Parts: sequence; C-alpha cells; structure tokens
Amino acid sequence: MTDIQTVNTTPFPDQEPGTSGLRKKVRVFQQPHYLENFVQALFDTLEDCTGQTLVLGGDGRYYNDIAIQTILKMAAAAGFSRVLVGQNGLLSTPAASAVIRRHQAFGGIILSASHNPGGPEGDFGIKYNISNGGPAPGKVTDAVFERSKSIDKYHIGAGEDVALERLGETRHGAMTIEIVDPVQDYAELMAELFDFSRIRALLTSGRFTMCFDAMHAITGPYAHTIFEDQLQAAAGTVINGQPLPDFGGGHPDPNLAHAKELVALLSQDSGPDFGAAADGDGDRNMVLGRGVFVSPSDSIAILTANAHLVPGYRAGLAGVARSMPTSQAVDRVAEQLGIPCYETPTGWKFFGNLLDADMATLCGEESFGTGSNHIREKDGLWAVLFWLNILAVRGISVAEIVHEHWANYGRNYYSRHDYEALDIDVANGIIAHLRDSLNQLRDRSFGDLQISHADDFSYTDPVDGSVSQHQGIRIGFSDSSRIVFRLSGTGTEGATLRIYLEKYESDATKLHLDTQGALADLISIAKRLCEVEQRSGREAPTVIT
Ligand code: G16
Repeated sequence: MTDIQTVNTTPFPDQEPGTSGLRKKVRVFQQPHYLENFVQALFDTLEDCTGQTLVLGGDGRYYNDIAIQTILKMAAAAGFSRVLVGQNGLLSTPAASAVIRRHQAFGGIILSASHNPGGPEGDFGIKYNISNGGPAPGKVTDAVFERSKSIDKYHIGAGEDVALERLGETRHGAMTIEIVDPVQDYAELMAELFDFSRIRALLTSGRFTMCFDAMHAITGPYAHTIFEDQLQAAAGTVINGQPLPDFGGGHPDPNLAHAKELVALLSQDSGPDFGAAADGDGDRNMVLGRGVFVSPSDSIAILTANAHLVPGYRAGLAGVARSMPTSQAVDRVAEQLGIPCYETPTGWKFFGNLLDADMATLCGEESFGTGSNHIREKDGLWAVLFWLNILAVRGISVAEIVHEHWANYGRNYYSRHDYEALDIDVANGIIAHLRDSLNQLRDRSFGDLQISHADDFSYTDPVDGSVSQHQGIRIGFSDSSRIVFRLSGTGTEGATLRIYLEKYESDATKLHLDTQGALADLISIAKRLCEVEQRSGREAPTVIT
C-alpha cells in the first residue's frame, strides 16, 4: 500500500446517513465507487487523519470482507498510522466501541446494517464512531452527506488484500495493521462490571438454565466465550452461535416476531428459566423468562431499580435516559431514586453527550436497546449479563422480578406497531397530516381519554445546546397514556411508519392483562388519527412488538 492511486468519481445523491449510519441494499453498495465515495467523504470531513489510529470491523454480513479490504487501502491513503481490525473482519458494535475507548483511537468504522437481513439480496451498512466510542453526532454525519454530494475523487492504496485471520501486527507502507481478538477487550470489560463468580454459581447450580440465541450473527463468539467458557453455562446454552454472512437466511432482530425458536423454547413449561437474544451487530437484546417477555421499556426500568445489586453500578446512578418513544416506566423509577431522567430523540447518538458529561449512567430504548456509560453504544450482551447478575443476587425468577416491579411502580402497557415498506410519499403524507392536525388535537377527547398535549418533538441537547427538530409526533392523554408516530430512519425499502402506544395502569387487579387488549382503545384512536388505512390501504401493521 505504498502507492496511492487517485480515482475520479461522481457523487451519488443518496448517501445520507439515517438513524444509525448509511444503510442500503447490498447491491447499492456493490455499485462501482459507491463505498469508496462514502468513505472518502468521511475521511475528508474528519480532521486530519494523519498519524491517527482507526478501529475497523463489522458484523460479518455479506460484503463485510470486501468492504474491509477497500477501507484498509483507503485508510492507508488517508494517512492513518495504525488500524486495529477485528480478526476475520469481525467486531460487534459494542466491542468496537470498547476497543475505540480502550485504545484511545481516533474513531472507528463499523460495517453493519444491524438487525436488517443480510446476504446478497439483503442489507449492508457503514457507520462511523468518534473517539468517545459513540456514534458520530448529527453535525458529523450531516457534513459527510454534504461532502458526498460534491465528491469528485478518492484516494486508495494499491497492493494485495490483507490476511485477516492471524492475530498480530503487519506493516503496510507507513501504516501498521493490527489484527485483534474481537472478544478479549470486551470480555474483560464485562468481567469488571459484573459479579462473574456469582453468575457462575447460578449457572452451575443445577437449578437454573438459560438459552442465548445469537441468531447466526456477531454475538456467537462473544456468547460462547463469556457464557459457556468463562461463566461455565452448560454446553449448548448458546444456539445459532456461528456468524453467517446471511444470518442463516434469518432476520437477526431479537424480538417476538423474529426470534421464534427462542420464544417457542421459553414458552414451554419445561423450557429454560432465562432466555435472551441479540441482533446482527450485537447491540440489541431481548430478554425472556419462562413464560414471560420483558418489554425493552420495562427492562431499562427494572435494571435501573436493581442497579445497586450490580458491582459496576453499586456506587449509584447519575441519571437515566430514554428515547422519546420508549415508555415512561423508567421515569417512575428515576423519580423514586431521586435522579434525573432525560428524554432524547430516537438514536443512540443522542445519549453520547449525557454519558460523557456524567449526567446519565443507564440508557434505554424501546427498540430493544439498553446500555450504560461503560461504552457509548447500546450493548446486547451487557444487558443479558446485567439480568443474570440480578437473578443471581435475587434468587427469584424473571416473572417474579417483573411482577414485583409492576406491583411497586405500576405497569406501563406498551407496544409498537410497524407498517413497513410503505410508499414514501404516503408515509410522508401521514406525518404531514398529523403535523397539520396538531392544533385541532389539543384538548380533544375520545370517550374517557382526553388529549392533554400534542406536539412534534424537538430536543435541545442540555450539554451542547444543539437542537434536533421533527423527532416524532407525540400525543399525550390526561391519564398519561401516549401515542407517538414517527418514520423509521433505518429501513432500506420504502418507508416504515412506527406507531408507539403506551398506557399506564396502577390498579393491582389490572396488571396482568393482555398487552394488545389493554391498548385496544389507543390502537384504534391511533389508526383513526393517522388515517393509515385510508392512505396506504393497509388494514394491519406488518410487525407488532
Ligand atoms: C438504531 C439506533 C437506535 C434506534 C433504532 C431504531 O438501532 O441506534 O437508537 O432506536 O435504530 O431506529 P428507527 O426507529 O429510526 O428505525 P440499530 O440497532 O438499528 O443500530
């Protein structure tokens, strides 16, 4: 890679990063110069890359290996002096964040389309994380998009592809490439935060079984090492543990709709006591007990309420944060603990400043994301270990912990209804219609439900004062129920309308209702307000979580 070539190119108009990086169909990335343009736009946007250290890895999906080689050659041309690459090009998103922080790197490039399906017909993605280990903030991604619109050349090192199998350093011109164990730094960090000996005692006690579904995605090697080797869970605890470029044809999204094998296991009377799954790049998690699903919004609330039982958080929490559409269950816990609770727009990047400023310690999102200040990404295995630590200390079942929580704080019934792959104009029309109706909605009633506020969420970052507008239509009711509408920023086909529904219940006789039943009134109000059926012809959502 000593010779640098300069290649002429023309801009692609569609390189605008979404909620979490640039995500497109694999075939879009396979167009000549597509990846190179974006990477060059990124390098042009960053301050001088000369002499800096970059972290590089991905979730192993189709095109990961090819993209890594291209990026290594472009990193050499951009003047990076060192690139830390996960062995075989693999790094989970949380592990990449941990590696960036531990090695004080300039930043990192993570190749993933997260929970989106992979394979030649599936999705690919690229995102950039800054030196704190977290997703690049809007001002960086906006600047990359701007640069991508005028790019006319990129620079790339010539030479052979780099072997990514063997750990250790090799030199390529002025740049050193170090192939690192993708699991080691991350596993060490987990052992610092959690009581491994207590969890090991639970897992080897003979009275507790668990199943972790890696969904043929990146967490397989991490889960084998941490759960089966270090914590001595029974062999076979990790299922679908081998990362595959197409995730075995599955949809690596850990929710009730896509983690079917795990959900079926946990619904049997003879099933494991505890079940969990993670997504394509390992930052999302789903937690189940035998016969019980823990909604992500409840999960962050329960972790917050029990954090004092976990070594890494025993000293107390500075505060908590949740994305706006996430239920307000954690708000109630924060209030009792007397700590602040911040409400941010959807997107993990919005937690970064709060974590850096030590204003929040734990963060959570309804989209199966939970994490803390240990890194700057949400972290699937961390959440699973947090739960295991609590279960090991409490000695009661997941269902008992959840039910006790509802009894103490009340229950926030919660569900998200997604209408996927809508025509983009139809979806934009729905949001525009809601925005136009906001004024008439305030003070309107539907039976017993009276609207108390209606707005288009705007967030002012309390640390840097930056303002993010149009982050979702919020409709709040006087009993603290809520309906939120927004369009997904991570899809790659048409547009996805997300409708988030939440109803608070403190009556002890009504804490164990069916979720969709408990939310039935709100569901019909939401459909009526947004006119989804008339405008899209869809009678029902594609996915309900
Ligand atoms: C990303 C973001 C999350 C966000 C989720 C869903 O997760 O990091 O903060 O909640 O997308 O976003 P949207 O509703 O816009 O599709 P991931 O796991 O896909 O990187």
